[in-house]
Amino acid sequence: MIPFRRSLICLATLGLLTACDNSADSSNQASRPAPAATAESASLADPQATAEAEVEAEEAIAEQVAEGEPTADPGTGALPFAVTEVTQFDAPWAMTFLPDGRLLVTEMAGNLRLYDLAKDSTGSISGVPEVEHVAQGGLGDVVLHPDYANNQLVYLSFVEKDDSGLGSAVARARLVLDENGDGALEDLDVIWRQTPKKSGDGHFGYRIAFDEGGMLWISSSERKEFDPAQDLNTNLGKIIRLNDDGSLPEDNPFADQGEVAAQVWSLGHRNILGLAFDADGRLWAHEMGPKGGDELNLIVKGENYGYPLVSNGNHYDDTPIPDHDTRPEFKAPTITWTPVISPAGFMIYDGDLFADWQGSGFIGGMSSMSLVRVQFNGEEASEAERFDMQKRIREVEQGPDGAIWLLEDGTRGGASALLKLTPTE
Ligand SMILES: [Ca+2]
Ligand SMILES: [Ca+2]
Repeated sequence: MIPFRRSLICLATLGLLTACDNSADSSNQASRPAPAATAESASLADPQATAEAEVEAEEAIAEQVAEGEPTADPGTGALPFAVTEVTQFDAPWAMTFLPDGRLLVTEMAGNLRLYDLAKDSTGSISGVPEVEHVAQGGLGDVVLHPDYANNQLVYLSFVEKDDSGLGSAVARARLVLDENGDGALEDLDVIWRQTPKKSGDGHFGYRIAFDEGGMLWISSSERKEFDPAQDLNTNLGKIIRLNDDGSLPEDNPFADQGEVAAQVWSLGHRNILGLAFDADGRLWAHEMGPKGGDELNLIVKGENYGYPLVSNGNHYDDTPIPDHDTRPEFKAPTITWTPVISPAGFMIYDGDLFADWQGSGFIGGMSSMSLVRVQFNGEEASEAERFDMQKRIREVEQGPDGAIWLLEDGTRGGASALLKLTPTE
């Protein structure tokens, strides 16, 4: 009797968590009109509207569950690794390891933390730019310059606000560490901005990556505005490629079509929360689909990935979006997921600790509360395994010793776990 009741409770809890999920990353879209209606979304600066949209989204998902529609399968419960909860952060979003083994962690409210694994102590980095903390954004990614050991440059993405609305921005600064386990950002310079700003509080994207050649890559999501993803007069719904100081490279595919277009490497994207380069230098990006149709894409210079004209998902109000195979002129995803996994965070593994997984990609799953392992074969990719983490996974990183590190999603606020995965013998 007791085990049965417990399983019922677990099911109910899982259902509730699943229902809650879309409130963070896909939710406002639940009540989102079809693309023709590009009215500014009611929300973001307005907590009341945000709360209402979240409730609506939760109800929509609850209805789907009640109707027996498939929800994301969290995968196997038998984990081939040990999971250690190392510490907690307040609504964390991203992390990166310093060469000395300490960990920089962003918290959405605008705090940059420095976690010392050896001492189990958390310090603070001052000088973070003022961020606007809204439903899906605030302080975002943190990435080191490839030559950090010599120049101490770090790159941060964040949401900024002006009279015209909200937008992603990327800043770089010199990280100066002190002897107390704290530090400061100096000579901070905002080197890139989304344009134009929009009123909505979602789909900032703002993942940052460097390639082997030292070029800076930024995912710029479409702010739930749909059509800008196809418009080269805006940098929304694009993958951006810049020199490391934010200046424009001369060899971008639309370099001769104006200053905004000149930033663009690829277009037709929705909400990209993960960028990673494989060992051969190919750029892979995953993308949250609308209702269905999450994607893993191989990013190719000048390609159009088709959103919002095509998607293997549909709009949240069930307005169909033609599938990718109806429009071969748009580059189709290498993997699509329906039901969605809600991908966030992305790392391609090259460590020794999990030797069998060298070359595999690891993607955090939010609604799926999973860690997804993707196997690559040149330009092909497929999902190899899905691990049930029982937490919404926001961020994935490889540690200096080859352990896999995860951050639990913090978009709903509160303490979220830093997890370390190590092999079980
Ligand atoms: Ca990271
Ligand atoms: Ca479709």
